[in-house]
Amino acid sequence: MFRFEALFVLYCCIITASVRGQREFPPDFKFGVGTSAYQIEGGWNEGGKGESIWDYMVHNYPEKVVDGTNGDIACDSFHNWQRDVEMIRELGVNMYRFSMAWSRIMPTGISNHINQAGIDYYNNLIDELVKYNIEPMVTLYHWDLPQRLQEIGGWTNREIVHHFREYARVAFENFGDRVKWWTTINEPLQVCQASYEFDGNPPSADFPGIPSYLCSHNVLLSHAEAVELYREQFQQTQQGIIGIISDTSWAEPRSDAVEDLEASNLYLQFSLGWYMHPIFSKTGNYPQVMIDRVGNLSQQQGFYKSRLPEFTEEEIEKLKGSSDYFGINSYTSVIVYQNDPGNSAQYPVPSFDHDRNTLGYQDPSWPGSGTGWLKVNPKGMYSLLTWIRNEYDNPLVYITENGVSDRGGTKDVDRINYYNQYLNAVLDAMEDGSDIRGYVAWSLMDNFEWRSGLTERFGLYYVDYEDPKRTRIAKSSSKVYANIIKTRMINPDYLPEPEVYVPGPNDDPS
Ligand code: PNW
Repeated sequence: MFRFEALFVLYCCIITASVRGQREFPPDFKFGVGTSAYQIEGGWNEGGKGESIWDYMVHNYPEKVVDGTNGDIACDSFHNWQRDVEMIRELGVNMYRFSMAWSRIMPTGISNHINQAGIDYYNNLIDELVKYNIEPMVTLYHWDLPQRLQEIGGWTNREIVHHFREYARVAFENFGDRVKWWTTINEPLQVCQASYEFDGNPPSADFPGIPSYLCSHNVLLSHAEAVELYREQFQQTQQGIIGIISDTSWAEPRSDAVEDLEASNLYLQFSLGWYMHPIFSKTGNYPQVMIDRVGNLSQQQGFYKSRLPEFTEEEIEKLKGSSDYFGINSYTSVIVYQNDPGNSAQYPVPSFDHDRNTLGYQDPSWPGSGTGWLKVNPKGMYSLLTWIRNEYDNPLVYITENGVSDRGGTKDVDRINYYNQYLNAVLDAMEDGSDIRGYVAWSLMDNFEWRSGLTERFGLYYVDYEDPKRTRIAKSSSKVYANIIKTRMINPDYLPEPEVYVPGPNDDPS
């Protein structure tokens, strides 16, 4: 009898272990945590910093941010960077992904004035990270263009390619001895589409169909120039890697019907493919489906040439292979299908949306505790990673952003479930052969969530915005993430208490 029971217990343990998915992340798989300059630094005009397009927008059009807040102080990391590194150490991550504010290093964006106080700020942060064996993973551009450059057209002016290259040079020269990991540009889709197609990120152009293609073209060329510069003049001595990070939601086809599968492909080619196809495919050019669609529609619309600019042969050669890794940011999924021409949901003509011509919605059963667009669908992460493996011949992938927001509280059960489930989906894709080398959680701490202001909290650490010191508190999720990193495993039953309990609107009162 006793032996039967013992066997039964053993059997149950085995079943539970496999159901729980007790799989390990390989020893060389890297974990990190991310932030960006405008979202955390504050000190918007301190230490010689110039004005960025975000400074300009929030000061001149405060109504554009839902709660009227801005990033003037944010988490005040301009003064609190040592505390930030302390938190990073507590998490036990291998790397810290942060961005540099171009206007802190070059106040106008142009290389005739380099601001030593800005260089000193990043030097201090980098030294502190390196001291504790944390790899700095630096993004050169995370949305905060120097305002002076915007005044001459920003990313739609071809001249920016030269200015970005000079900015990159200053960064490589000053920090490349310690920074072994560079990202040129974070999420060109948000940089261009959300800035030019509609009233999203500054300059909020609301000018559909033309400048977002121009912007993207110059973003890609700027990226390629910076990479060429690094490879020719720095990589050999500094021994780092350099690449680009793109974002997309997963596009789940509405059904298995051919038109829906096509809609999914269209959606992904017009988001991820727009930027990654020129870099990771053998053609060195935009996806053919974009060239064809935008070209044909432009012709029908009476344009004398395609609204999608063309690369020269030389540019194609420069773009091809110009990223040492495939950086992907993804948070959610959308279910897509094709818009039929008689549909009342018409898009402006011309526009990016009209060129792509898909419609989408989210499954009401997908949970979401914070922002409207971010619904939880871990299977979508698996599908996206699988799509990338098939589409780009299994590139070396780093997931450079993934996470979820809420509206407050430190016992953040929803965030814990999100990380557990999404990391499980990452393991599923790796088991199928995807070459995924690392994962960066967004975000180290609550921060200024762009046009959502301070209403959306993405942090593993809670930030008290009422406190002038911007005190940080470890949420439950920070301990869960630290445990995953330490054990290399996901334990879905681990629900630690936060450092200090702060109630959240989703907390179960019982
Ligand atoms: C990213 N989408 O942007 C940014 O890189 C971060 O700065 C930001 O805080 C984070 O996501 C959370 O919003 C995205 O709609 C915003 O798919 C929206 C989408 C994707 C990325």
